[in-house]
Amino acid sequence: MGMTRRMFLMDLARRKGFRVESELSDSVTHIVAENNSYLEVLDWLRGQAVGDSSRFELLDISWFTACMEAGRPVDTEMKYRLMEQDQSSPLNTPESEVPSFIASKDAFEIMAENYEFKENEIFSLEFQRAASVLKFLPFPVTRMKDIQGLPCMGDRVRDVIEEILEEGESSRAKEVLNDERYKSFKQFTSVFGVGVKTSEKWYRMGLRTLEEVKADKTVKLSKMQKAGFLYYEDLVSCVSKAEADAVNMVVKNTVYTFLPDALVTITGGFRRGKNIGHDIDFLITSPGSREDYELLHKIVDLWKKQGLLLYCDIVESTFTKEQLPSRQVDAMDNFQKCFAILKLCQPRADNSSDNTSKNLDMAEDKHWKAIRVDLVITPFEQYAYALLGWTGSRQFGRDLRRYATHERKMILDNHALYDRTKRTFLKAASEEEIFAHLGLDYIEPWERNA
Ligand code: DCT
Ligand code: MG
Repeated sequence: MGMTRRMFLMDLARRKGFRVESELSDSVTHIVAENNSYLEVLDWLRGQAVGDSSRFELLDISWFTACMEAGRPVDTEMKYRLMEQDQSSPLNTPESEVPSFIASKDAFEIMAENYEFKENEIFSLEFQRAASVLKFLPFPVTRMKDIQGLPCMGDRVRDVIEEILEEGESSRAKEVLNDERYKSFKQFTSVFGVGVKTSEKWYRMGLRTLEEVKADKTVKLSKMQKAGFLYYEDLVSCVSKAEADAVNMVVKNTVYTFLPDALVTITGGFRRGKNIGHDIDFLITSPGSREDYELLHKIVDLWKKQGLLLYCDIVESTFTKEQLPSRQVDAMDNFQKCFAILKLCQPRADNSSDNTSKNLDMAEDKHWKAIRVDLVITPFEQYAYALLGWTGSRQFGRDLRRYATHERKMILDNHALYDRTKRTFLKAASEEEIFAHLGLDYIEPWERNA
């Protein structure tokens, strides 16, 4: 299928927690084709030096679409399989490369992302906010009247909604999906360590795809980006809840070896009840004890020894006592932290069961997955603020800070809450206390997904 469509579908599947590879490898179990016959796919496999194609399920795109609708892999029934004699299999012929099912929510996310790539933060936030508002509306929007009185519905947003209501889709979002710059930036930024700045540089150098970047001898990669390319397929496939639970055990066991009374908490999306994420975030603190700047180093040293550490970048704390909270909405905090890639060993498949084990067997030579892990060390007195900040979502955090600033004359960040009227720091031992300081009802983590 066309490049844009393929990228869109791969991204969609990954966001739903499916594991999608861009190239044929030993871990591939299902191959999906569109507008290719069974024989053509076999031919292609031969070209990839695959002798035994029975290792794979060869499927039509309709199987993929069914999976996306169900949110899980559906059975590979006969009707989805590519077969020799069957010339009448349900092959779709898309009119455009871009799928027609871009829902309004997708349209806003695409628009927001495109503005992010253009470093237009204001417009990007506008579409992100609109997407958040619309996602959680308790009713479907069918007429422009439905959005009357809603917050975050500026003119740019209204134009897009109007078009979707009239035409069924957004021509602007579609244009973005076909835009060369957007397509390149989307690819570039999918690599760990590559942001908009690096993407801009590569794009200016005339590079358009990750293959071109890899092939270009003049491109200098940072240590982080090298790891990003090395573990690309693993990192781009989302982390499941089960994987997060497994890593949680590893992290806790390691921390407890050095600090038995430590408090280790999963934060980020998994604390908000999400089933998948792009990384796993941890907060580590210890009641009573003085700050121990060695702990993080001891943890990664042990993982190194155990062969579990694929990459790590430790950032030392830059927090100074009684420092006023940052007014910047998206400021990084000053905790000591570590951005790591961990090697999560996965249990071998049990060969005795049915045909599903056939698929798993093939990944025999690689029974681990590279997983992005963030470890954040916080002083105990700041733990509640760190927990609130690192639980997110990013959008929720931004709104909470704006609320503190504009409605309460307070400054909130991941370290503290400062009351500007009383000129004092407000202590909090729990998230509940922070909400109380702000005069808000407590909001559970799973209600913070906006
Ligand atoms: N955060 C923060 N300061 C940072 C980075 C992140 O306060 N320097 C907050 C914002 C959200 C939360 O931490 C977790 O960040 P992510 O891992 O980027 O997001 P997520 O919600 O966990 O989603 P994902 O599933 O993509 O990991
Ligand atoms: Mg996360």
